[in-house]
Amino acid sequence: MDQPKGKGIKPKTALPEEVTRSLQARLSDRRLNAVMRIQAVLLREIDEFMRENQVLEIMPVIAAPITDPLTHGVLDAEIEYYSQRLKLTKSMLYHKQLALVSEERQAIYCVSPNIRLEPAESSEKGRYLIEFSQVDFEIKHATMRDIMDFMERLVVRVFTGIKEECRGELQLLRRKLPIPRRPFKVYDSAEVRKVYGEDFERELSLKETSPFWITNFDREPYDKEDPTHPGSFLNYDLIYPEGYGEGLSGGEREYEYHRIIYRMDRSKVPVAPFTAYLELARMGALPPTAGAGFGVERMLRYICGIRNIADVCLFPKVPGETFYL
Ligand code: ASN
Repeated sequence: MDQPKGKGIKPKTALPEEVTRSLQARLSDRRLNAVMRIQAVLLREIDEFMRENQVLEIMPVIAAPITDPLTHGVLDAEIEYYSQRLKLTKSMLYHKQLALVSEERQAIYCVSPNIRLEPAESSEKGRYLIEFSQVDFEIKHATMRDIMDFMERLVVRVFTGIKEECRGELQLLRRKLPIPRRPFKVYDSAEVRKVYGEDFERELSLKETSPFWITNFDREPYDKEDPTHPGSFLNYDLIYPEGYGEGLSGGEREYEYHRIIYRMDRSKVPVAPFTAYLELARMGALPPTAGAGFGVERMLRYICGIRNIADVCLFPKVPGETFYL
């Protein structure tokens, strides 16, 4: 009989054997397998929760002329297509607002792949990936308190579901997952900065034993400035305790043309790529909305009690590392 084609061929490979072995070890790791089963339940619980709350799932945008500008030093990943520059999605912030232009859509969400080229030097170890997924949602006419309540209910629901369904997996990971009590604590960033200094998020995360909120950050131009208290912002982060840190950010949004322009200008965001979005805003097409996005891997990492985010991923992309798969 003829030998099957390809048998006996040894391709020349430049990969050291220990690299291949460590890749194999990751792909067949029992703990990671438990994490993947927990992830599947996590995604299903989120999906069910969204459906029960009439939040419509939309498909992700991967590449577009506009994406979240993220003013904290993340580099843009861009591709060129027939002389058009497309940015890979850093978050679906603007597309979420646009998806709610229709009078018939009240609330939407997306499990959205994001690319953020975080500089390796400044990325705290164990917390960052340059490719990750976030559950990004937006609700028409919602206030910041509405979104915080919604998220608290989601967290309790998802954690409870996982605790019930993934007993064996949590045991294997030696994780006693506490179910948080609602309402979660709320801190104002201006207040905690006075007590803990610039590192307030980390300090509080180390001190607290249950997820909590920090509100009022002066950062992205799309988060709404409080009209009754200029200089205060109607936004919020959900922080996991035990030092796990930030897991969600969100806010009420600027949706009026003059406010959007003013805030973009103040943040030095180049407006040219945003022309179509801005024209829609000028027509008054954007409704008032609020929303948030939370990282799937970060939530999973906290649920599983695993410090290094790479250890909850099949194909982790850690800033600065060499990627093989
Ligand atoms: N998705 C977040 C939000 O809705 C923004 C972000 O990820 N930077 O506010």
